[in-house]
Amino acid sequence: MIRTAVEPKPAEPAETKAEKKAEPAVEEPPKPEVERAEPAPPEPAPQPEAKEPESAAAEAEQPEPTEPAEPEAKKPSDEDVKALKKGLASTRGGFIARLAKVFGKKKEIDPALLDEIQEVLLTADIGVKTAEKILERLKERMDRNELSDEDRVWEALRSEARAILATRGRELDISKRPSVILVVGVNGVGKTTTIGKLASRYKESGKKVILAAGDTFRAAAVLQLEVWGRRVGCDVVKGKERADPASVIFDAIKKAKDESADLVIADTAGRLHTKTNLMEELKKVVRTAEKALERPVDEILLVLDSTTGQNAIQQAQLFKEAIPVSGIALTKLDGTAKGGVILGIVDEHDLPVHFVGIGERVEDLREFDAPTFVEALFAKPDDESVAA
Ligand SMILES: Nc1nc2c(ncn2[C@@H]2O[C@H](COP(=O)(O)OP(=O)(O)OP(=O)(O)O)[C@@H](O)[C@H]2O)c(=O)[nH]1
Ligand SMILES: [Mg+2]
Repeated sequence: MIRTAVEPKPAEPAETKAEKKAEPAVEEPPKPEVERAEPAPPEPAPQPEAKEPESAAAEAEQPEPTEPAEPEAKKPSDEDVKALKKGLASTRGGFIARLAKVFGKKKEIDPALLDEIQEVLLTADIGVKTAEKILERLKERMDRNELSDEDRVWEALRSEARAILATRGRELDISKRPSVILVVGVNGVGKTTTIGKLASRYKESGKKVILAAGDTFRAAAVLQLEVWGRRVGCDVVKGKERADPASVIFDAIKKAKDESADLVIADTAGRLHTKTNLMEELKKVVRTAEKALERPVDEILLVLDSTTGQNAIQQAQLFKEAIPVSGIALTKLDGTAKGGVILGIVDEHDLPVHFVGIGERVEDLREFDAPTFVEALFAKPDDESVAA
């Protein structure tokens, strides 16, 4: 039996916190906003005035420019870079600061310097394969005499990181009605919080969103989602305690179809991945959602907790083997020095990162943009141009 929950406000589930973790930051007013780095509006076309005499004659024959100039390709905005730098402070204080130290004591750019960089990268939670790949490319650049000074080495590192992260760039495809985002991940990684933040974002952009409380194993999990539903202003479809998660998600999709909703975001349970039945259950959830939808699920978003470092790379492997994961949300970058793991995840699994979490507030879930991220992560510690 499925109930729809936008009901009279029940008491806030304070016990949720005691049980394991913080509930959504209900004390804050909803601040849903879409933190996109919009390209700056195009500059107005220059007025044809004060011309040099010789060019004035030539241009007099030209028609009046009516179209504004093409906006430039999107560049990381200083504001986004600053916010990310702040969120990535621990990681920057970790391996980025250590890289800076390597340069600090050595002025010569020689193979010995590469050895030191290697040592830093190999212990930076990037993952051994990816660290070695980056090193290999740096060596090639050194052999071509492209690394003449420290700044060029930094730029080479940025360029390798961008190459890893950007080639997998793909927008989340939620253009169909209803679209379904199935959110998966082991417990405590930030699935429910991420769902709340996403619901807020999409609701704000004008979409009708329905949440599916597919984590039916803990009553508190359903309550946590309901708090978000109330806060954001969207319906939450839930089942009885211990209900079959697949049936809850089936009903949510059906409701979305009946009500012409734009988007279903489905929560799932996240018991330890070592219990194989979690994966079996997820497979069933995917099959059932496809049946309700009569086509494949639009997005299967795997939430990974960056504080778990290289463990996150292994988790991605297990989920990928079971279900067609389509992209990643990497959470808790604000609380860890292990943010370099993003490179290993993307490089080893060839999955796009769609969102990164740099805090618990709604606006701390940021749309991932590789150039901005790389600019923030690899900014030299003394680089004032993007100082936080
Ligand atoms: N600092 C920080 N905390 C986060 C972030 N994302 C989530 N959290 C916190 O992580 C904790 C766990 O988040 P949940 O959303 O409950 O995790 P979950 O994956 O749904 O957990 P289960 O339901 O047990 O599987 C909460 O206290 C969140 O506030 C983030 O980007 N930064
Ligand atoms: Mg949860």
